[in-house]
Amino acid sequence: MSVFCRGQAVLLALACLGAMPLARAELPVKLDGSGRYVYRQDFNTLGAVSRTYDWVDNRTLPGWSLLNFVEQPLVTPTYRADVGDDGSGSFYSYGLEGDANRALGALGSGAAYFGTPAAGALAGYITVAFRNLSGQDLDRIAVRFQGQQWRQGASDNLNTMVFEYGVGEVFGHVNWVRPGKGFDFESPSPLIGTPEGQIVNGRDPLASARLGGSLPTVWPAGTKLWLRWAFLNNHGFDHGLAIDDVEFRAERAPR
Ligand SMILES: [Ca+2]
Ligand SMILES: [Ca+2]
Repeated sequence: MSVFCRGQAVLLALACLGAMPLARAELPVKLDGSGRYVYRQDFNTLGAVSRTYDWVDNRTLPGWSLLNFVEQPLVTPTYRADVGDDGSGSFYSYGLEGDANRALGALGSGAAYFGTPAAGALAGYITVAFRNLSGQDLDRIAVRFQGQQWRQGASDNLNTMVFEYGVGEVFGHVNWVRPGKGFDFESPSPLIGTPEGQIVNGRDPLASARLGGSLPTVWPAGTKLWLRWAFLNNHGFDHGLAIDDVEFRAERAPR
């Protein structure tokens, strides 16, 4: 903290804190002139060259965090950029080599990266949080996103990326709702016949799906709403699954 910030007044101290990096920085939601909030995330600021990158919750992508299966930040906070030929357990920035169009995903495993989850158990979560600063309860909420498969694991099982949402201050104390069909992404590879242990182009229409829709909930003013995508350490070799082009909308239904 600078000499200037070692000040006396509380307000001054708060101003100085405001200038420091925010440990928790959920996305602030205020309505525009037409009474709507629209957020879009294309993940295209993520790394695009096949290697490991540092990840910082709420900073690499403001509002976004990567958690392990015990709902804690990663012990080794990194992600890998890859085209889908890497079978290691990790969160991934998936895309063609060097291509700026990225998708954020994961390939589950029982290795240390996710904290050695058991086979068939949760590996980790991708999550994003929003704070309702509109001054009113919002009750017309919708999320849309692409589900994509970028790698076919050597076990051609069905792997499912589960979407859930909920309101709560702390990730571990949210009453999560799973809308299920139309929101969960089921790996298409058993249907498209990719050779096992191979790259899949996740933007191929056969390997992707448009998912999401309305979330029937009331989002009280001042509270925090979370979206999360859960990844398992599936039995055997996991597929690489990802999300892209996330759109989140919130407004108040006409009275
Ligand atoms: Ca993208
Ligand atoms: Ca596995």
